[in-house]
Amino acid sequence: MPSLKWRSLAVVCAVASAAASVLVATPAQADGPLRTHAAERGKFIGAALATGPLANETTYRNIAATEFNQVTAENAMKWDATEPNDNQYSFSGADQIVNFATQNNQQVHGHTLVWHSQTPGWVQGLNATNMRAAMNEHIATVVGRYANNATVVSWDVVNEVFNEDGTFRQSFWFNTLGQSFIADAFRAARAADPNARLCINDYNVEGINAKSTAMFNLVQSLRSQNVPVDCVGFQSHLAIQFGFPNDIQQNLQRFANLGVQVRITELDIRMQNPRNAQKDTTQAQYYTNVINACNAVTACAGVTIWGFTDRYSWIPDTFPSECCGLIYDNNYAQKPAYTAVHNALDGGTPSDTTPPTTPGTPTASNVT
Ligand code: G2I
Repeated sequence: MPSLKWRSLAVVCAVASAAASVLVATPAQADGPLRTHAAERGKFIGAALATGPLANETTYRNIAATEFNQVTAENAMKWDATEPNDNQYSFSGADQIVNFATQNNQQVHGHTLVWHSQTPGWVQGLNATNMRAAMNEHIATVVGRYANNATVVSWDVVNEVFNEDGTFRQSFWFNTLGQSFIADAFRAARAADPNARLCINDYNVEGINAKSTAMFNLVQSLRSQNVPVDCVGFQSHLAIQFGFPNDIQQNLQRFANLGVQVRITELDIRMQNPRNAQKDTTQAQYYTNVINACNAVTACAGVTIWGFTDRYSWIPDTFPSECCGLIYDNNYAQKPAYTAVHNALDGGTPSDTTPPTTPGTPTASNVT
């Protein structure tokens, strides 16, 4: 608990009782950065970071450093960034993110090793033998680079392998290699870094539905074959015009019961233009619900927000009539969503506003 808040509450109580007046409940103040409250719960609160603003904008850098204890590279660790040509590696962006995180005592989640998107054409055209070799070599090199780096603790090994109906996505990976590429990728990642936590990650799997059930069955099957799947990532690209997945906690828990860690990996909550106060309130409630779900599941390691400021977000590029999915606005002002995340991590506004009684002489407990 933040000492500051309880100190100020104590002052309010003292003044109130001195004046013999009625104590009026005041909302919890957003005291202390998000990371402090997450750490008190043993969870992380993270953000996906982009290399451009990290290099060029002081405000971006300051918020990224002070509010979060976990970082994911939004793009800098993807295949097109790290190995644009066969066996020509480029780690400048990835290293920039990792170095920033190290300086700020943050952990890095590597994103992402095997995905159908942002993978160069030279990979997509390979035959099965060469594609499998390229995949194994890419994983060995990228994961291997950070295997002895204490900042990088986990990886999205495969990303978005399912269709909405729970069948496998007909990606070039699947079409060339069949579903065996998934197990192979995990084994290659484990060989490259035996200590990293290895995750499978997808979107629209937050509630219980055909896609999340397919994910559940796959994870169960892989683990029964000793494929090293340690963790499941729930991206959580939500939108307020769609209902909230109210069974998210139940869904996280069923995965946890398989023995894996779960995490919210790419949280944002978009809305249709224009933004207004009412939509902000709904968005804040969605953020509260997600944080509460992770709080309630012991195996949920934490929540990564997909960015933090609406100034830099994939949403308007992909959904031109939508916006504003993050917790800071375009000018780095905190939105109601920020307060929601803060208060959910902090435990929220205390509902009991009764002033504490003065400690008296302890009475006998009858416990010997
Ligand atoms: O699409 C949202 C996310 C869904 N899950 C996987 C994530 O990796 C994905 O992130 C987004 C990034 O937020 C975007 O920033 O992935 C997109 C690519 O599929 C990223 O967009 C790309 C643009 O398409 C490129 O034109 C651009 O060069 O970002 C690149 C770097 O700014």
